[in-house]
Amino acid sequence: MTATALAAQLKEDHIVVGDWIDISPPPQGGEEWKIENVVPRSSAIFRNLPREQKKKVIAANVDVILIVVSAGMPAFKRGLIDRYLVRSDFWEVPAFVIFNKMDLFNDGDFDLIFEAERLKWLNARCFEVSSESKKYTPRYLPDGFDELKTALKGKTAITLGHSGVGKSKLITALSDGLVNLLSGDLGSEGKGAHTTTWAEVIDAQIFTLIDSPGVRSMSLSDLTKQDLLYCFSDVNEWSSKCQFSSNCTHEPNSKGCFFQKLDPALRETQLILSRLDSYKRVLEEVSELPDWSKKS
Ligand SMILES: Nc1nc2c(ncn2[C@@H]2O[C@H](COP(=O)(O)OP(=O)(O)OP(=O)(O)O)[C@@H](O)[C@H]2O)c(=O)[nH]1
Ligand SMILES: [Mg+2]
Ligand SMILES: [Zn+2]
Repeated sequence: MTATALAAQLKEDHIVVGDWIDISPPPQGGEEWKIENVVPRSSAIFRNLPREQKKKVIAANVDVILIVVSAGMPAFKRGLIDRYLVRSDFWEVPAFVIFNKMDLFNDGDFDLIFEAERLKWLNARCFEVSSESKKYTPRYLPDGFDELKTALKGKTAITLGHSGVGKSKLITALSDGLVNLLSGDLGSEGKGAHTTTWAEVIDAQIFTLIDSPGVRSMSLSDLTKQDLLYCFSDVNEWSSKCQFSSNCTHEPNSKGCFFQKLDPALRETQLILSRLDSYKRVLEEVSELPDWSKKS
């Protein structure tokens, strides 16, 4: 696809962080280089702007999304991972989930093995690290810091994750100190301070990183219900097994519902119900605006 065709498709004609361009040198005596062409994008990180009926591209040519979560402070939240995974599916860019701050993790804080099993099911590779100490060896998962470094070789990545989970610290650690990103202090409530405030491309030698505050807003209200069915294809498939599928909300009191007939003692049931729970939460948000207003 040509850049023009892509731009037309995206209803978006400006260049974003991560774009590659062809430029021509200034004529003799001149100083201005000219942008000739935007190289067709292999991927785009974007949001729909329902009101303006267009897509807002935030970054281009991203190979992998690093979903960074904290296993210490701020506290781990599974729902957040599922929300970021919706974006990963929507953008068609694979995701890695990085359990950071593992030096602060205590057995019983949450079931890390279960979370990893669940993410394996969702095709997201998991890593167990401490950006504070590169020597930290994984205790629960097969992959740690060294495996993450290897997996990132030659790739362009973008980090997603709440303020304070350690994104900047992780990048600094992965780059062997070549890049030293500002890390923020956690406030008294253990929340971050949105230290990173501008979009930039960082060359960490082994990989390239796009650090963008533009992907912060995690509202999913720009997606349609149809988009959600695509991003929650697993939930969609289970729902179709419910004998009342067309008008069942799969609530705990729905007698005879597929989800309610599952054995609650099984880990598989817990996985299925946790996905149903995430789906319902996101659906609520997506339903705030009617679908017809989101077509772009
Ligand atoms: N103990 C421990 N602390 C960490 C770890 N990673 C990061 N931190 C600390 O957590 C705080 C927040 O880290 P940042 O790297 O600034 O977090 P961020 O995700 O970039 O935050 P924003 O830029 O605000 O989005 C800092 O005080 C870090 O030193 C870790 O693995 N273990
Ligand atoms: Mg940061
Ligand atoms: Zn049902």
